[in-house]
Amino acid sequence: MDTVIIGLPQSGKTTLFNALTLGKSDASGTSGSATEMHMGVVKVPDPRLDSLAEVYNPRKVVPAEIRYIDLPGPESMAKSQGISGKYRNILQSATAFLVAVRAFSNEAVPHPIGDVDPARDLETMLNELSFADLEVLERASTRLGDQMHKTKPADRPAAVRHKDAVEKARAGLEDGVPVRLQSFTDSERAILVNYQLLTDKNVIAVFNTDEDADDIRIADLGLDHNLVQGVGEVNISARIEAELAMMDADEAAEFRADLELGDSATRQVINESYHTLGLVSFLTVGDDEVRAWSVPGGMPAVDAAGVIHTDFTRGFIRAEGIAYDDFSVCGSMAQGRKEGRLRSEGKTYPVRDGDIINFLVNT
Ligand SMILES: Nc1nc2c(ncn2[C@@H]2O[C@H](COP(=O)(O)OP(=O)(O)OP(=O)(O)O)[C@@H](O)[C@H]2O)c(=O)[nH]1
Ligand SMILES: [Mg+2]
Repeated sequence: MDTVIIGLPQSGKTTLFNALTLGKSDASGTSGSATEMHMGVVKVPDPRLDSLAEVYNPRKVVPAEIRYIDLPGPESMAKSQGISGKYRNILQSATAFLVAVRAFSNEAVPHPIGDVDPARDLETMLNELSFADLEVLERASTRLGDQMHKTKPADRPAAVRHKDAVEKARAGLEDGVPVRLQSFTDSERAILVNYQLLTDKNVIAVFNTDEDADDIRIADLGLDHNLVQGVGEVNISARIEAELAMMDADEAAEFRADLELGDSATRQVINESYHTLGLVSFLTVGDDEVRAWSVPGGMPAVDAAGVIHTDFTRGFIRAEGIAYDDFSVCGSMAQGRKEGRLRSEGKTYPVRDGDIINFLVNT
C-alpha cells in the first residue's frame, strides 16, 4: 500500500517522511534534499503477530507494510505547478495521500504563499487534486467525443456508456464533489477506475504544528463540507518527531514522557490511515510464516485470497477462519475446530480485523 506525501513547498513533507520512516525502514536517500524522491517501508506494529509467533515458531514473521513516498518539493503539486509528468504515475498509483499542512512558525522558513494559514493551504492542496482530475476528464471527454463517429455501430453503446461515466464524474467535480464521494454504478466505477483519479483516493491531513500548540481540527477550519468530508486528520510536530525517530526506543520513550507527547508520529499516522481507509488486518499462520495483511474492512474472502496470490482468486475453494480472540482462548487451530470456533466460509465472507485465515485453494 503506497501513501504519497504531498503538500505545498516547505510544508515539512521531508521532515514528516523522516519522522515516519527513520529508524523503522530501509528509507532510501533521506538526505533531506529537495531534488530526489524518497521511499520508505514502515511495518505496521501488531502485538497479535508476536503472540502467534510464540505458538508457531515460524521461520519468518511478516507484519503488514505501508510504503511512504516523499516527492521533491515542486513536483508534489505546488500551487500553479500542476502535476509533473515525471511523478504523475506515482500519484495515480497511490492508495492514499498524506497532505502535509504547515502550521509551525519558523522565521527562517518563509511560507511560499504568505502567512501561516492551515485552512488555506489544505484547501489549496485539495483543490489541486480536483484540478488534476478535471484536466484528465476533460481531455478524455474530448477524445471520446472525437472518436465517436469512427466507432462501429456495435461498439457504440459501450462507447456512449464510457463517455457518460466520464461526463458524470466531471460534472460532480465541477460541483465541488470529489470522486470518492460521488455515487456511481458498478459499471461506471469499472470505467473510471482506469483513470486512477486523484480525488478518488483517501486523504489524511497532517497538521505540522509547533509542539506546544493546540491541535487543529478540520471541522473548525470553515472549509467546504464536500471538500473535506472523509478527510482524516493528525496533528504532529514533524521536526521533533523526526528527531525522536532517530533515537533508540528507550531514549525516545523517555523524551516523549518528558515532553508529554502522545503516540509516535508513525503510530498516529498508521492508526488514522487504518481509520480513514477503513483497513483491517487479517492474519495467516504456519510453521514457515506468520503474517499480517492489510485490506479494506469487509473485503470478500475471495479478494482477500487474491491479495496473497493472484492465483488464489481463481482457485478459491473456501476459507477456514477463526477470530484472533477465539484462537487465544483455544491455543491452536485443532482445538478451535473441536470447540466449533473455526468457521468454514465461502467467497463472499467479509473479512474482519484479526481473522486468522487459512485459504483452501485449487492451484
Ligand atoms: N519549526 C519547525 N520547523 C520545521 C518543522 N517541520 C519542518 N520544518 C522546517 O521547515 C523547512 C522545510 O521542511 P522540509 O521537511 O524540507 O519541507 P518540504 O515540504 O519537504 O520542502 P520541499 O521538499 O522543499 O517542498 C526545513 O527547514 C525544516 O527544518 C516543524 O515542525 N517545526
Ligand atoms: Mg522535501
